[in-house]
Amino acid sequence: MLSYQTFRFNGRLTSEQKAFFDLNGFIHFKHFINADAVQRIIHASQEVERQWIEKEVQKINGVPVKYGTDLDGRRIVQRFAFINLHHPILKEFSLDPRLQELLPLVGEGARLGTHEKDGMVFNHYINGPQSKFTQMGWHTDGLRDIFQGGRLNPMLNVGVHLSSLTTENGGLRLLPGTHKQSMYQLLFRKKYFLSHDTDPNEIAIIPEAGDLTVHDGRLWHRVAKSGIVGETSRRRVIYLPIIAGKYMPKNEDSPTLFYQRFAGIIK
Ligand SMILES: O=C(O)CCC(=O)C(=O)O
Ligand SMILES: [Fe+2]
Repeated sequence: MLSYQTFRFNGRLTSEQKAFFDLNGFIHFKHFINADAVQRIIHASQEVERQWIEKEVQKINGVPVKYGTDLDGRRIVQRFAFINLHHPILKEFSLDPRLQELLPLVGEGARLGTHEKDGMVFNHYINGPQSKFTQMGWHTDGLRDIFQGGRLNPMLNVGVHLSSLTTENGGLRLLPGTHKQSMYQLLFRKKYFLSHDTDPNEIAIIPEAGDLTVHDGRLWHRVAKSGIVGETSRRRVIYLPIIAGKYMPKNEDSPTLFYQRFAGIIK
């Protein structure tokens, strides 16, 4: 059984950090950005939200924007794609040189997916009477590559956590070590997006605002529903992929992929 451990990022990955990541398929760094940066990023997302609501933006580069309802009944954006291309603060964050130092976790030819896949994704969860986006069933992020007809290219997801949570909040749950599994297990360990069971081997990521996580694209994970209702259930998190393999940028003409339609239907 894994003893859960967090790390500090001091400008370069240490061999201990790399070894932990290779073994478990994830790593959690405390205090990657400070409280001021967290606030600026949240504020930037609210500016983008205002524009997208006003223009009724449905898709960004083929990726559906997910809308929902806040506690006060206001319309909000709950899942932004490519948000780094829509605000200078978020673009600036994607250029933080420390993020480049995470690339060796994938290996040769790795890059940040600022213009590929879903770009920088911003998720905003809230658990209230009108909420629909409160959890996410078990999945791996790598399956998307299979849906795209390609082979499974190495891919990691860098998470920047913008809310401080307790275990009661729910949030990210991971199955350590499942990045080293057979194709069969990658496809069928759980029912994609439908299973919400608490797995005896799952690890709860309990971040403070400003923490950073990295998880392997083949690792099984889910988002547990908050046991708390109302304002303290609010959870914001950014994901930016690290990608290797062929460069496949998206643009406004990019098609909506099958799994993206599917993701909209399954709660
Ligand atoms: O919100 C999270 O922490 C995880 C979201 C996730 O797994 C995804 O969008 O693929
Ligand atoms: Fe995911």
